[in-house]
Amino acid sequence: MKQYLDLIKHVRDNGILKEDRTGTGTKSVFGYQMRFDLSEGFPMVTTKKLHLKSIIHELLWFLKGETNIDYLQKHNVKIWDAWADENGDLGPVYGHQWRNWNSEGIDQITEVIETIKTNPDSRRMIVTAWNPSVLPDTSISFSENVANGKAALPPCHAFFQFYVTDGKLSCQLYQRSADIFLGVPFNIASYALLTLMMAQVCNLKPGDFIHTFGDAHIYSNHLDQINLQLSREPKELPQMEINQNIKNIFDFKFEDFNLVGYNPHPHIKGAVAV
Ligand code: THF
Repeated sequence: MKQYLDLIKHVRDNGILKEDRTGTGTKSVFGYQMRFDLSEGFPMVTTKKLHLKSIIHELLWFLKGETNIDYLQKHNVKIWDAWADENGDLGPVYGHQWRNWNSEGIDQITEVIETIKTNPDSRRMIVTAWNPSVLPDTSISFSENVANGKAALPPCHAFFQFYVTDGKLSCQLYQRSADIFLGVPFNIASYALLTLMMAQVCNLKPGDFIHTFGDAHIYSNHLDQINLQLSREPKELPQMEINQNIKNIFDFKFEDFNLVGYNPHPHIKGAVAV
């Protein structure tokens, strides 16, 4: 995962000190891109141990179109707890926009799979979670926004596009805001996994995952953790084995994934900015 280490070094050394919504303070750059050839292994960060279980369950939860954290809580995944209201609701966030855009019944995941299968040269194979009509009002609380039918948080990974060539499926994500220490390792693994799943159900081989950033930032209380990661040698990439019998994107279950050869350095804790 040299790409991730290059990113954290770049932002640590070139980032501009910048205030942010959460009041934590960041080092930030605007515009950056990484590319992962998914045939070279599964892009899990190895310079700290990642909790793959949270990543898989979060992705399955998005694909179900769910926006209440009860599914995540059932599986002991806590990464969305900070933003949910007293009923566990987050409002029309990722899953809702992916499967039922703007509550208009547009299932972007089903439609993009259909296009990949029938018109793979299309330049319109896009899924967008960005929906201006449900953006929250930042002067009121997360739960008040949810009560008003708005999303608790605007999507960070906002827009992705697929591309087919030589029997290979590639995916590029535009991420408008990126928490480099906590979120980005999750986001890379999540979209890499989604690309593998999409490729399998479309009878294609995995190509590249391209990760494009808007505001890429290191929170000021993550700088020690970033330096510790930069002192570590990256390990060999693991391989993701997926149950090959699954041919429908919505049929995948947690048990269908098996990561082999993941031998990371120890976990590093960091507080999440809310
Ligand atoms: N807000 C902020 N500040 N950072 C983010 O990365 C982020 N997200 C999602 C929404 N808002 C965000 C939530 N995703 C963790 C990981 C991903 C998150 C939120 C939190 C986290 O705390 N990870 C710990 C523990 C892992 C676990 O318990 O499984 C870690 O050490 O990795 C990014 O899209």
